Amino acid sequence: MKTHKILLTGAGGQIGIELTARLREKYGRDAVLATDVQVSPVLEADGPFELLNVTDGAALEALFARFKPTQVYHLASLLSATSERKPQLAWEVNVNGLLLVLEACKVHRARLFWPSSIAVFGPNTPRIMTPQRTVIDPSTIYGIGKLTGERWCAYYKAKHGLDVRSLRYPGLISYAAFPGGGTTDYAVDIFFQAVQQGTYTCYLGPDTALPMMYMDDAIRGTLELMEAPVDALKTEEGYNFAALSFTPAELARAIQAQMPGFAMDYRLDERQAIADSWPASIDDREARSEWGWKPKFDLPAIVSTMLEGVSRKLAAEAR
Ligand code: AKB
Repeated sequence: MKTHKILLTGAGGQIGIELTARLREKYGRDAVLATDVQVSPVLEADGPFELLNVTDGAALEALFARFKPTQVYHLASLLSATSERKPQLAWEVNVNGLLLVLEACKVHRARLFWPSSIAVFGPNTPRIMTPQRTVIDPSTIYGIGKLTGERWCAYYKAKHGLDVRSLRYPGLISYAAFPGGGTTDYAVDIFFQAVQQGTYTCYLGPDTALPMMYMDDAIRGTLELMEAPVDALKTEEGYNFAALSFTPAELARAIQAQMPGFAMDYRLDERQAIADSWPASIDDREARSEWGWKPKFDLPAIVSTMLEGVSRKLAAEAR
């Protein structure tokens, strides 16, 4: 059996915390090196952890030479709302950081996973059941970076034979770690506020439908893609990757069904314009047919899992 050595960047983020735990369960703690630009007590407690700034090419190359990863999950990234506030930093981390990682993976022959996003689409993209290949004209700096990143990944695959795989993640919902700086974050915040206060003020309007997914599905899909035989994968860009879509009003009603006193009001901010430029729902037939993708969590299951998980987490923090 092939021995895996797995490196994660940005492992302290919303996806990284749960993906690192799952990879350590699967391959053993010492086979998985988690890195982040900030210290993470959770990751340090469970296995090898190092500080790494992905824009530091020399540090990245030294780490690759020492650890010799066979697989890399390059998750370090600024999300959409933060990227709009800090466009130069977003480009530096999200695009230039990716170029350094692509080059290191080429030199060390490591398989690479890199997260793209529904943000790759733009205001002229068909919004309902957005197909894999269509008008792609992102209007946010985050989306422009994702489109550029997808093209760089395709270039390294074609020119250098690099095995690089990518998913266009929708909004991800989980309670283990906060997303921070995204446009879809409301779908996480709402559960913490519901449990703590019984109310939530939403920064997106009631009818703003966006594609979403529960984190367990996202982690399972990511691992399934990384384990798929290379010959099965015919799509060169990030795969459309979908589970369900809902609006803030629909999410509030689903929470009320399980927590009758919950109330929501609205105060829109600059994230509304970002959401308006993104798809409302995604057609992911390539992911389903090429490597068998199928989500499990529907809205009632997400709501009950989140309400229970958030309550447990807050109770544990209060002890
Ligand atoms: C964000 O809202 O920025 C992210 C994303 C959809 O990529 N969750």
